[in-house]
Amino acid sequence: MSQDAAEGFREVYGAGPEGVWAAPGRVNLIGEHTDYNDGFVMPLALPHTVHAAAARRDDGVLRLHSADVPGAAYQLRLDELTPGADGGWAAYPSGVVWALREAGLPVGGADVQITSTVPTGAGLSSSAALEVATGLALSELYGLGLSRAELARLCQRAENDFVGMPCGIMDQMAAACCTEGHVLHLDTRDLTQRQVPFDLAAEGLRMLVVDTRVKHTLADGAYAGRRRACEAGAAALGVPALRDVAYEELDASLARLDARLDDPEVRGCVRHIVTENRRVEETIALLDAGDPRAVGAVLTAGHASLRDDFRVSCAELDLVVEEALAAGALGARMTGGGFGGSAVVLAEESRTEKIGAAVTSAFEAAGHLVPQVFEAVPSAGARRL
Ligand code: GAF
Repeated sequence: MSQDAAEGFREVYGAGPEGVWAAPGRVNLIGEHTDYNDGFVMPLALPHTVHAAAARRDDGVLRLHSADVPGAAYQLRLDELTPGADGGWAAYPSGVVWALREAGLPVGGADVQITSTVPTGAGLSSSAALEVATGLALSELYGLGLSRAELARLCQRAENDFVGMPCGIMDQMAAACCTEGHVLHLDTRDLTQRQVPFDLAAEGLRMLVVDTRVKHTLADGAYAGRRRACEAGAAALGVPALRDVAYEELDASLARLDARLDDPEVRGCVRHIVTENRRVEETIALLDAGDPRAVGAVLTAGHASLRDDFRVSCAELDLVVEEALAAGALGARMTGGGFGGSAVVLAEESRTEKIGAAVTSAFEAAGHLVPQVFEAVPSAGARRL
């Protein structure tokens, strides 16, 4: 596919690129909606990637073209980049250039050709992959010397302030920092990270991704609304972020927390974030102890929390979890922002076929779209090809 990006570049711009850069989509094992609460997340990179073939220009012009969008390249002058202007898909790479310039970095014009195998609107972080592939290309072409964490922060700024989606840092950090064969344990407060070996095949296990093909639109109000409810919860509890809510004996302290929160929506959001951070800790402890099978129950508990307390699931995601468990999965949960998108399923290798078939026929019976089922193989983060 890198060849495709380079060939596409030649066709669109009439000369070869200076290089091709790649950044992956991701699934999140556990730690959902915790990233804008200064909490913990555990994403892994997918083999699905965005490729950006790029070359510098010295006339202050940015040209962007995607193999998925027929027609001429999107073109504008760098000094015309304006947050909030509707550029469709091109708002993401344009926003990265804007964020680099806002940070005072000496980035000039560029021609960029994009190809992608990351499904869009599937909760697999195609936007962050697009941002990070473009950002890494420009960082290297212009010798900006950005660390991976700095690159991720600037890509997040592009999405927050240029595109207008108030996301946390998980997806950009996953695209920038994940490594093959590992899950990334990330503290989103200070970006401390640990690469945790995640070789399910060696244990006779598999992780499936089920894309329900219900397109989620995170830029709409629901994600922002959950974020506001979390901030209201932190304010009501007098902590800087929900990550700081202390709990010793979880059940007892949850009841105490509930009593301090009047708004039922805020109460549910707080409950989810507090218990979800605990589930990340449990998952890490189980993986460190060499007991990946026990992670299944933690995933399923995470789904119940996202469905009942945080309320970001939907009928199709609930059906995946229900059917996968009935067909013998060790655990399953929705992954990503929710309101559609994908679920992950942890299972014995010998069960995966049966689980995929059970989910697919349940979707057919319910009149839903045919889901896409594939294996999550922990893959490499952003790189030059
Ligand atoms: C989306 C956001 F972009 C992430 O920052 C994160 O909040 C996630 O939803 C939910 O965990 O992918």
